[in-house]
Order: sequence, then structure tokens, then C-alpha cells
Amino acid sequence: MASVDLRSDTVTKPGPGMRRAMAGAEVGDDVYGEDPSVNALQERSAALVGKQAALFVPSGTMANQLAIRAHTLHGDRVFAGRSNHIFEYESGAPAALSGVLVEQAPSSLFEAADLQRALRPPNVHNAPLTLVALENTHNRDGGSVFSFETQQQILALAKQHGIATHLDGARVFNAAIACDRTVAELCADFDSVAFCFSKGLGAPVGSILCGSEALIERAHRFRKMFGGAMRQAGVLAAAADYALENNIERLAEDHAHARMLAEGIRDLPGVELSDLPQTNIVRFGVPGDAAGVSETLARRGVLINPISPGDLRAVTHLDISKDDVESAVQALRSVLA
Ligand code: TLP
Repeated sequence: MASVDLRSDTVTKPGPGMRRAMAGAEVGDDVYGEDPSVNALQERSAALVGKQAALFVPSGTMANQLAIRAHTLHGDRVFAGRSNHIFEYESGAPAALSGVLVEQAPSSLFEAADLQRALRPPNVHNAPLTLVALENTHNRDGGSVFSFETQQQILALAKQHGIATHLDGARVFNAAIACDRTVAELCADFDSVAFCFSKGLGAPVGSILCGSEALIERAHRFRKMFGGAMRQAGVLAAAADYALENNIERLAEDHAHARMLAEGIRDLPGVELSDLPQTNIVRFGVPGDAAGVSETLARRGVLINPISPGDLRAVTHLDISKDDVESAVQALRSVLA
């Protein structure tokens, strides 16, 4: 049975145009800095988010963890939004790879006042707070988007206290569309920005870390240490470049589909969904056990992951059509009836 796969926007498969770009890519050994496609992608990405330099890496996890490693020293403290990917979904990497503590804000889209409360006087008892990390859009919290004003207040406060700032912008292009700003505007005041080619942009593999030349030079060494240095990675960079060229504007369609899905299910019995989605992720409560609902849906060919004991998370993407959204609504209607 053909399935409607709403588990994540990571499930997209490269189409014919992207595959042609990959097949035709010029390549070289990137450990020698000789892969022209990787070099071009790094330059393009840095320019797109308004940073001096960029480093192509295998995953969003690696981009975030390189940023943490490059910005901090062992024993430092990182302040991050609640349930941020760096804390909850990266296998304990901040502790294992950088030896830092992560302090979670009370909410995913936190405010400057939360950061203010986390500041402590310099004192031998305190772990120095050296990095603040924001996640925009938020992957677990229904693809929600920071208000630009709130973000800027947090960044200004961090700067005032000499604290570095990192954006986990795995889906920053979705955020930019949702708040009608350019990615360069959203990223301007961050010291580093990570974004993914392998989510809504539809590439099979790859993420990138952008920042100052000095930061990227440090990250480059740690990429080698973490085992993320690749050789003829131009084949992957070509897919990422194709994604930047062709798949940014169309993200608005994914947002419209997510909205359609939310509107189609919000009145079903037992569904809890207060706000319509701002981007491509719909998080909603279901009656009873979300894992059980997910399994029943899967038997009807609709794949939606549980994200907590009572919630499901559906993510729209490049390979989801309007008809697929309608099928998903139908399946949920009969399962919840
Ligand atoms: N998120 C995945 C899962 O790991 C949850 C998903 O399906 O949403 N930052 C954010 C905000 C992310 O959502 C993800 C992946 C990452 C980083 C990590 O990217 P990868 O999977 O490339 O390591």
C-alpha cells in the first residue's frame, strides 16, 4: 500500500533534477579543501545567512555539536530553549563531546527575562554561561517560530554579557517564510547558525555551520576530530546547492498543507489542537495512547510519529501533496471515530 509519510521532512527522496545535479557534480578531496562543489556551497551558504565562512557537515546534529564545541570550554554552561534538539535529541552529545552543562529555559520559545534569570555573578561556584542556543523553528513544539523582537532582545542581552549565541536553524527557511523576513535578517546577530539541507529543502544528506572565519576554523578541526570530514562530498554538496536553488520558495506550500491538515483534524473527537501551525509541523493531542493511534494509522498507510504519550507530530514536505493531506485527514477521522 502506498503510504503518506508525515513522520518528518527528513524522509524526502531526491527527484530527477537533484539526481542529475549530483551525477554531474565536480568533485575533489575535501579534506585537502579541493572539492569545488563543497567550496562553492560553503561560500553560497555563508553569504545567504550573512556570515564570513561555512563548513559542510553530514548532519544537523554535527553542525550543532561543532558549534557547542567551538564556542565553549569544558565545564561551561549552555542556556537553551526547553526540549531543544541539542538537549533532547542529540544523544547527550553536549556532555559527551564538549563537557558542558545544558540549562533548559522554561519554554521552547523563551524570552530575554528567562536568560536574565539564568545569569549568575562570576564566582568559583558557578559554571560560566558562555553560549545561548535558540531553535527556530522548534521541531517538537509544532514548528513554532520566535518573534523577531523577542529573539533580538535575547541576542542583545547575551551580547551585553559577552555570551556567544547559536541558532539551530535546521528549518530556518521555514521560519523566515513564516515571519516574512529574509534568512539574513533572522541570522544577522547570531555568532553561529546551523541549517539543514536534508529537511524541508529535500536533499538526501547534509547540513552546514556558518559563522566567523575564526569560529569555522576551530569547528573545522573538531569536524575532523568527530569523524565528520568527508572526501568527494561534492556529490552531496550538489544536491544541497540544487535544494537552495529550487526548494526554498516552495516551503510555503508545505506550510499551507500543514494548515489544511490542522483545519481538517482540529474538530475530530478528542483532538487537541489550539493554534494552527505557523510552518510545516502539526503537533496535536489525541485521546489515549498516541503510540497506539500511530500504529493504527500506519496500518491504514498513514505514518505519523508519536512525540509524547498523548501527542502526535505530523510534518509536511516536498513529497506530500494536497491529496495526501486529504488521505491523512480521512484516516485520522476513521481511527478517532
Ligand atoms: N530533527 C529530526 C529528529 O531528530 C527529531 C526531526 O524529524 O525533526 N535540529 C533540529 C531542530 C532538528 O529538528 C533536527 C532533526 C536536527 C537539529 C538534527 O538533524 P540531523 O537529523 O541531520 O542530525
